[in-house]
Amino acid sequence: MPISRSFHLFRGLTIVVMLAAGCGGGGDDDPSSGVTAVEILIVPGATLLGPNAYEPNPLTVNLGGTVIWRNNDEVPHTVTSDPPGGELSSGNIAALGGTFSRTFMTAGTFNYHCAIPNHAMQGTVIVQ
Ligand SMILES: [Cu+2]
Repeated sequence: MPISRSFHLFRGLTIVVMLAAGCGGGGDDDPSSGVTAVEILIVPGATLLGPNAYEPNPLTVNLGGTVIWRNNDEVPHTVTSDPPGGELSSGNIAALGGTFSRTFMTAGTFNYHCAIPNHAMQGTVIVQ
């Protein structure tokens, strides 16, 4: 049954490849890889949620790490430094899946908020 045999061989190879990737991949949280990316969600209904608008909050990342904000709400929001003019100035992040990313090359505490009028949203990224 040559078809069945080759099918099983293929399945076996797939499993081996997956295992190899799992061993050598170095996940997002591997500090030695130098490629770290962490996601912060802007949660549904974030507009008036204050410190709960961004999740997780606060977020700590390694120096050189990248943070990706993803807007899961139904209206646009921003990620804007406190005070404005600092590290973060996203402009409007589109509703329902828009993203903004920033790589932090300076250690410190970065407070931010949503700059859209009447939105009460605050977050903090700690880079160490
Ligand atoms: Cu907002």
